[in-house]
Amino acid sequence: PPTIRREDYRPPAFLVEQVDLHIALHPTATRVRARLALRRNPDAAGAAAALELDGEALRLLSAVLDGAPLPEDRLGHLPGGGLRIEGVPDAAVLETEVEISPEANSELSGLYLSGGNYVTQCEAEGFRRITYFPDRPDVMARYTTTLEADRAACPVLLSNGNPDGAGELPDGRHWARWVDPHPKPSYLFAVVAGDLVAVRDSFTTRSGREVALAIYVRRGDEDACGHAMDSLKRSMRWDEETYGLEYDLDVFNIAAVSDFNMGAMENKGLNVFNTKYILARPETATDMDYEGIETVVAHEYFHNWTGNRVTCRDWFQLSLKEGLTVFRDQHFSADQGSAAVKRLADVRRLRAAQFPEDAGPMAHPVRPDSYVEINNFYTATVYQKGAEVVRMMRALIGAENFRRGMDLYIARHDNQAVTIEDFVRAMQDASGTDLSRFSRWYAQAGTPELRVREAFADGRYTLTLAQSTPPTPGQPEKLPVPVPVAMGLIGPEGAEVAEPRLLLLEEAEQDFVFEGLAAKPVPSLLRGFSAPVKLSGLTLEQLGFLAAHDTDAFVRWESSQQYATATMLAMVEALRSQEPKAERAVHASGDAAFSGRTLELPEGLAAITGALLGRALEDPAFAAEALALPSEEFIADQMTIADPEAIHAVRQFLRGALGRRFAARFAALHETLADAGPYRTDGAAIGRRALRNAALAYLGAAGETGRAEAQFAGATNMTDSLAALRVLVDSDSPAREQALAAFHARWKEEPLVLDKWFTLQAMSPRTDAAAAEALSRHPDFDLRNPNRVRSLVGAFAAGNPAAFHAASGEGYRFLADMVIALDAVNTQVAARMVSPLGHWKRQDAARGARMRAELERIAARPGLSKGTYEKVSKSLA
Ligand code: DPP
Ligand code: ZN
Repeated sequence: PPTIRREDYRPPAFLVEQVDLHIALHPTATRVRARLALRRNPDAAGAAAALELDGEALRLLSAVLDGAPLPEDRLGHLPGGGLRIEGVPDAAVLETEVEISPEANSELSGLYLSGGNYVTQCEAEGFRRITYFPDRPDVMARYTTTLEADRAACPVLLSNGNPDGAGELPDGRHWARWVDPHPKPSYLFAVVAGDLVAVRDSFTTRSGREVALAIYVRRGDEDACGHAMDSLKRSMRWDEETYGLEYDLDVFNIAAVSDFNMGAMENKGLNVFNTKYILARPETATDMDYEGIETVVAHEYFHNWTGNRVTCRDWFQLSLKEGLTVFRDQHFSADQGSAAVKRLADVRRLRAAQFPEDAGPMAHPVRPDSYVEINNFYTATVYQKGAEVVRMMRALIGAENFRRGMDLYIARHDNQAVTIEDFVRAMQDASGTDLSRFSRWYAQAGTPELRVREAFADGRYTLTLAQSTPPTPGQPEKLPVPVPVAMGLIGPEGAEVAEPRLLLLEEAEQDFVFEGLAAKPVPSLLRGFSAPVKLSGLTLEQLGFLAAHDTDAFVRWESSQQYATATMLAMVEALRSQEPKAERAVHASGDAAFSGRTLELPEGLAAITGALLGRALEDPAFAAEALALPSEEFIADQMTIADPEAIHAVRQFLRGALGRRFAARFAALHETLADAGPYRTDGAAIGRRALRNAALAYLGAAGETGRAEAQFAGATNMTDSLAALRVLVDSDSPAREQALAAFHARWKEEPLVLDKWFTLQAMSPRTDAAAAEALSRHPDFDLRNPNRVRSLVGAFAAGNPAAFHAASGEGYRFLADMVIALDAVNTQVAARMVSPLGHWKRQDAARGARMRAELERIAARPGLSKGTYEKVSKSLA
């Protein structure tokens, strides 16, 4: 399959001014009539260039140009299914009619059926599966959409924009027309039709316009939309207050569907959501689900300006809208509760998903240079690192200049399809700061590594920061990037001894000098995680000191995590060097793991934990974050060659040992923090539950499962129920099987809860590849439902490292089997699942060979999709 390159970008030969669609819905034979008002693009070279229309899986019934049918011999066929028409006048009207089968569409791209309802997904390249069209974001057109369907099967007919009439048709059919006054790229087109019910509300914009809000869900789910609706209204208000951005249509509709490749989609005026990010009741959704809903609803809403009104010129610019919009949703969520805790969670996620990507075979810049399948580039790098880059820019130019830059960006580019350079230029012009060097953050892949050195003499403290970025595929040499380092100095008594500052490290190495200090301070660096880099060079002692004393919550958390990381790595090394491999046997419970050898709880780590526990009630949410040991995956990422067994053994041992050491305090926390009064999902209530359940987990790791059993039996909300079930599932308690069965029996009709049932098991150290494989044969498992696939296959491969990396290779084989099966059903989801196999260089030779063998087995499949092919071939390179 061909590689698409950013440098090959050419403007389209034709623009589309107006699109009029008529869609007669039918499960197997939907008819789509499209009338395109075309105009030759004055900005495109080659006045005679042909009209090129993308098309995929379409059956062409007719094509008429300016009233005259186009004969077969005027239609050139493009690879992939598109059409090429020569000799089109500078202004022309093209009318086509095609037939498509929503029922046959298991890709969930284009028009498909979910639970009997029609739904579309067009980003990135799904519109071409609905009609022939120049399906690229730099073609922005105005759309009218007329939908026609059976009234009984599809009482609800929705599309983009504002409603513009509806009526009856013969034979029990009806129609509805929608007009979208705003020009938009085709990836924002949407249709939803079916038997859905609306939960309604309204929002008055600050200029006094009334917007009708509706969330469409399956009958019976009306009571589960309150949190999403509330999140939507708060998002709308926040964007007005923070950026002066107001909503621009009379209606804002959301539809929630069970079968969806992504989390949600920002289609103009008609967002389509995965039910996972809409539906929430206390009994069925966890606190994390509530937080996810708030974030995703906000994210999609914010796209209305950053993405929809100002869109991307081409898909290489994806982070223009995604990085910026993630930055905006993070900022919004931080404003809703504890900003510090939100930041920790965002950083944890960045490290869990983006740092490994930057270190692996798919490493790419925030603005990629090439791709085979664009769907493979909806990545943590484009999204999360892209958000970090925007965040750094704001730190560098200041909040006020950033806001001015946003105003300028939107004023200049409203209704345009633009590039990341256009965004940076607006920020540069608004702030008067030269950002040309800063733009390297968009162009260079890889996570920069900062090293700290210090010198102290005569009251003068010199902090030396050095940076380097490791090579990534296609980018052997890296330049220094400007790194904003928010910092302070902490004196021996724990007080700040210098004004907190933002240092800018621009060169490969720089000294920063602080005068007039009474004693050598400890540097508190990267406060608030001011740059997405790795930092090293502080001693264990300094980390312990910062964990206890820093005034910055982020650095306190970070230092305790780094302390734990260093400790765990040392323990892993000790196990590796002292035990002959053949004798190893990891007990699933993690106790005294390696053939008779007993691990010991390091007193330094115990002291940090004790101190955290002593202050835990001051900020329960923070304490819950800080008490969690770094994940096995994170520890593996710090090693040149990982050792999944040893890492697992060490982490399990520490959880048990800490649980035993502090059993009384964990038990006390678990009691003190019991929910009093009604269930609430504000930050304080969520924080209390998080800390309480962290305590429960430590007790469970120490073998005390009685509390979990009681909590499971009595829980009235999903957070507590699931936390208790997790303890039981990870234990050898006799209550384990019974609890799993009870949970299944209670929730078998709730797909989102059943996903959790699969995930808990998939991620449990007690689930090996054979057990995961058995779950894939469970009657409730369904390859056609992306949530279900992620809940089992994704969770196992990414969240159960000990089982996935079992020395037998069975974990790898299971994943490869699933990828192969999925590639015939849903290529986007299949390609995503490949990633864990790509990190074979981090495993020992035997595991690496097994991982490669599985990648090769996938690669050898005839008819492999280009997306899966790209991931597999890059992983093997
Ligand atoms: N729906 C996805 C998102 O909002 C892609 N645009 O990030
Ligand atoms: Zn987005």
